[in-house]
Amino acid sequence: MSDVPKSHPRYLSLTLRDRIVSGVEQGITSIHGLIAHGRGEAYDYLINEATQPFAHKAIRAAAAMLYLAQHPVISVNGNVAALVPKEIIELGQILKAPLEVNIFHTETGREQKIKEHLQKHDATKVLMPSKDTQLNFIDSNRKYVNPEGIFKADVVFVPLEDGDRCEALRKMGKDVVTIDLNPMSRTAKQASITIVDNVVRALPLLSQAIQTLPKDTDSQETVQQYNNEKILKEAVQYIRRSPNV
Ligand code: PTJ
Repeated sequence: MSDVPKSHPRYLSLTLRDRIVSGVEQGITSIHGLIAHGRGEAYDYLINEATQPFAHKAIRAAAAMLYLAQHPVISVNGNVAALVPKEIIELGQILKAPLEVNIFHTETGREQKIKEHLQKHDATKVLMPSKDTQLNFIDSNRKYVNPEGIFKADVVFVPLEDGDRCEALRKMGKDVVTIDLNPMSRTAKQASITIVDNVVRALPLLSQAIQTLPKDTDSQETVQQYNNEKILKEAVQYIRRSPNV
């Protein structure tokens, strides 16, 4: 880890870089994950590195959708494992949902390393992809899934992802909740609910929202009234008028 003084104006951002670099060094994160992280940083800058109203609205709907799910599953890739291991495990515990390792770049042994990394952080249920169970409509390594996990899921939580699988999951009739800093990405557009925010800020807020779902509101209605296209438009509009531009 680099020695970033807490007084540095970019302390938080530099700490996150350290986590991703450490993920690569430990063999958890793909080297391509560094590029994805850089792209995320650029979008984060444009949303003022803060959770904006469009993200809060999506978090409320995502909490309701995940709460209502019969069989929710949380997909974990190399960036998520490096950035937010504790937070993703906590979400799994709150939802009583399994974590499932699913990666795009197929470095040997990386899936197992991600599993062990999550277990080191006290994850109890980590499912692994199976070569015998495949999603339709997708050719990459992401097609391999666990028969008791993503294959069976009605709602899949896929933070920080490339677009192919999101589209395949939707075609298979599943709902997808994602967190993606880029409101124009294919994942953002294909998902049922897109939280345009940094996974580091959004995950704790999502867990909190599930735990404090208002008893007097109908979660079903919250989900039905949610319009992802409208939320993405709000995010793009915010970026166009960004105070950082
Ligand atoms: O571990 P693997 O092999 O599954 O690979 C994971 C990555 C992320 C490398 C892979 O899925 C990939 O290449 O993704 P993309 O196509 O670069 O898309 C990642 C998306 O996540 C982009 O739209 C980024 O803007 C966004 N992003 C990056 N960092 C964050 C983020 N969104 C939320 N929080 C972040 N910290």
